Amino acid sequence: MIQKILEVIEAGQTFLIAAHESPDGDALASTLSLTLALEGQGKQVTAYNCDGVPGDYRFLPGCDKIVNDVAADSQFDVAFVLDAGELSRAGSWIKERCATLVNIDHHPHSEDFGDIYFVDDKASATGALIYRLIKAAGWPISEEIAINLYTAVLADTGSFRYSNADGEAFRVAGEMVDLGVDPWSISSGLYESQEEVRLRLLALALPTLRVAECGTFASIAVTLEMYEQTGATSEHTDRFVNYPRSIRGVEVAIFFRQIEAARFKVGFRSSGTVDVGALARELGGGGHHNAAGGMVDGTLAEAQNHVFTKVGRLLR
Ligand SMILES: [Mn+2]
Repeated sequence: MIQKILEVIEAGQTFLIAAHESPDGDALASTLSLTLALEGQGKQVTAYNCDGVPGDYRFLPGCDKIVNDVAADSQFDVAFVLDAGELSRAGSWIKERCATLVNIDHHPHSEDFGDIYFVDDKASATGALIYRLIKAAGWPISEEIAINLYTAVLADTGSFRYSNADGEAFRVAGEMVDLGVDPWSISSGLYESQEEVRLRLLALALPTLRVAECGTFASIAVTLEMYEQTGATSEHTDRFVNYPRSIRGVEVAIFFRQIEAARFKVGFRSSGTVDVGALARELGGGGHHNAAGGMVDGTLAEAQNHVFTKVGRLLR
């Protein structure tokens, strides 16, 4: 598969590289490491994300290259869609704008789109697959590429804490450190450069903590009023769900995020055994084993009661 990808890279001149909407560290850093690597080979590359680059990731080298709009008449020899799970999460239009479409991903059940399908659901991060590609090609890894590859693996393994932190994840990280990456500058860039409003929002969200009587699931919530009080936005709620998840005994963490007067987005995280994808589908949503979500109508109390009843029944 890698050989086929290298052949289309060799033959192509214009490239589009995209990843999923609401991009995370892996999506952005994979986009940037491949962009920088191809530019190093003299290729013309457009890096794209429909949501641009969220503030937390502005430290990534090359992030200014990512555009959130592509001219309607532009055509590319090759388009890469990274870390997307489904093409529509990156942009369904991409298929029509390229001669060859390449899907590089590590999501289980990644949609089978594209002319080339390079999906390894055992890989810790899409960044690890970009690493394999760069190594197979024998391209040099600049410090800028190294920072992106390190960040991709760091972000998707929860700083090497999740069970997907496999040997390859540590080997990629180790090699990037040997190449000059400073782990502290990246972890401080990712986790200790937050805007004050995010912490003020968290301070309002934490008192909404609700733990089920059985102790196996818990939630916190963010309301529109909290945004108003703090000046924060939904962009600042990233990783809030980790707080209820961090309680001993909690297997399913739930995050309620108000999006309209009587409507909440509900995000689920599982610490392993419970399939929250199935749980979310019960509630009319979707997702994967460890992360999923859906929508619930009503006041916060109504939404909480509805979801708690459902989750309680499923966990029993
Ligand atoms: Mn990923």
